[in-house]
Amino acid sequence: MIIPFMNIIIQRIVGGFTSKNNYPFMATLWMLEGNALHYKCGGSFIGKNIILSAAHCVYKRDIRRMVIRMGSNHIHKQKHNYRVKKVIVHNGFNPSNLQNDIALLFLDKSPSYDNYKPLQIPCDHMITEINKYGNTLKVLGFGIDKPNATKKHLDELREINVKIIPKEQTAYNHNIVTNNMICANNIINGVVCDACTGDSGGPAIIFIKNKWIIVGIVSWGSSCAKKNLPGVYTKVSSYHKWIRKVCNFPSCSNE
Ligand code: 4AZ
Repeated sequence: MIIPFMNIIIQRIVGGFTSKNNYPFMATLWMLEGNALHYKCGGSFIGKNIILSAAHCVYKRDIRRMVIRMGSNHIHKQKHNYRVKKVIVHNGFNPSNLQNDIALLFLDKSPSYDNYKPLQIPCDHMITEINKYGNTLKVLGFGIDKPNATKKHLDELREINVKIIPKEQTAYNHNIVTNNMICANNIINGVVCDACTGDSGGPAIIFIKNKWIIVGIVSWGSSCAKKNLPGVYTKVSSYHKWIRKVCNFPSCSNE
């Protein structure tokens, strides 16, 4: 979500490249409006029949109109469609400042593990390592990459690498970025890489010990690709116990 202050909204993502790799946990959230499906947000398959996304993507929306799609880096070739039978929005979610911007969507059936590999939720022992300043996260999304008001998404999945930075290095009021949020961007040859409209709900991930782990959920920013106003992500490790409890996933103790 764009929180417009200080800047005019320019809808521009940036940097990044079209994904050639396979990210078999990447999901998209659509809303049925009349007979048409409209793209809304990204999401991540985390196991069983469960998709992790941003609360602001689903808050106060009719779950009967939600459709989750998976199965291709091309948005129109995603072959598996799911309906949503339950949504759990974090009860601390605040739509005005996007605190606790996290939600779980329960699908009508479980995506087959032959086709889809769940993204791993962090465990306690990983927290320091994955959230370190300077870490590079990969952000995946169908969000737009150039100013074009008529488009809501791109057709091909794109990925960008961003670095975690302390909020003190940003121009945000430090009170609005909580300890449960992560700021991240990247400047390559003067071009700022950042998430933007349409990327919300999607994952920011890190590859450790042969596994992709979810570190952040695309949440908000003041416009996009502004040097001192990085993308802000929900810090998933702050919610790992909540996720395990709501999903009835086993605890991490045996890892
Ligand atoms: C959005 O509206 C959005 N630059 C996502 C990320 C950012 C801004 C807006 C961060 O989905």
